Amino acid sequence: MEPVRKPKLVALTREVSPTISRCELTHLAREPIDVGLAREQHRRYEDCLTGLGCTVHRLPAAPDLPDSVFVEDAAVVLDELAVITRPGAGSRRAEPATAAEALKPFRELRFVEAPATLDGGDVLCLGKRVFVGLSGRSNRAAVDQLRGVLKPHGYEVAGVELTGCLHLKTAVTKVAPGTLLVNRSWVDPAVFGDVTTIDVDPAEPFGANALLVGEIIVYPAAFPRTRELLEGQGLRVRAVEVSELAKAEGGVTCCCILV
Ligand code: CIR
Repeated sequence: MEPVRKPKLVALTREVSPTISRCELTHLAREPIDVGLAREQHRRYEDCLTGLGCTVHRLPAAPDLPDSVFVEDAAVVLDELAVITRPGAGSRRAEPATAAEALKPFRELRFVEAPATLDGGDVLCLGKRVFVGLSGRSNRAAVDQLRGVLKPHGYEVAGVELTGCLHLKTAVTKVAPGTLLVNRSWVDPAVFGDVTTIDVDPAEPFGANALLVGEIIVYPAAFPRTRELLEGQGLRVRAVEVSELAKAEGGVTCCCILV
């Protein structure tokens, strides 16, 4: 087996809020969340990132912000700058301020402004192409603002229609250069142009959210069939148990911002 190439990345994370049980839910029924177990799973997820060569910067828990562990939604970080979002859920509007403080030392910051709303979970970057899910959380005004901010840096920004899921990255994520893992019931992969696609196993509709760190895919233990499909393509996967965070409608991309 080839050695794992370790990326030099900072992974911003945020401690699980003690009030996570009051999280936003859109497509899932509310189930009791064991906060202690959620924290333990989150720690193991952070350990996994550390093992992959990331330096984890954990931001403190926010008792008044139930969904704040899902830091991905607060910012979009590119090589040239970071865009601080304006989340679509009113209960999450205060989250980005903390992410902005944490990102200030790393990137020039730009800010999404009203009437635009944007969740980082809706933003999929494929090189210089940026796709924004037109979800219940992110709107066309956000696509226009991102386009204005990113065009001078050579990016193209396009809105993508979705149905049936929370965010674009619930439906599709990058698992290798030019390769997307997709649930095509929720998004049509034709919009991404010339890419290779791997379909989630039909029994695992939530299995399209994977976090690529360097060449390794951090992936929920809950989706063994899709994991087998990924490994069958020669891709390398590290499984993490994130069952409690999944009850809050979060996946593996949502719990960090890679800088
Ligand atoms: C929410 O509904 O906003 C949270 N309960 C879950 C957010 C998950 N974030 C993500 O997929 N990027």
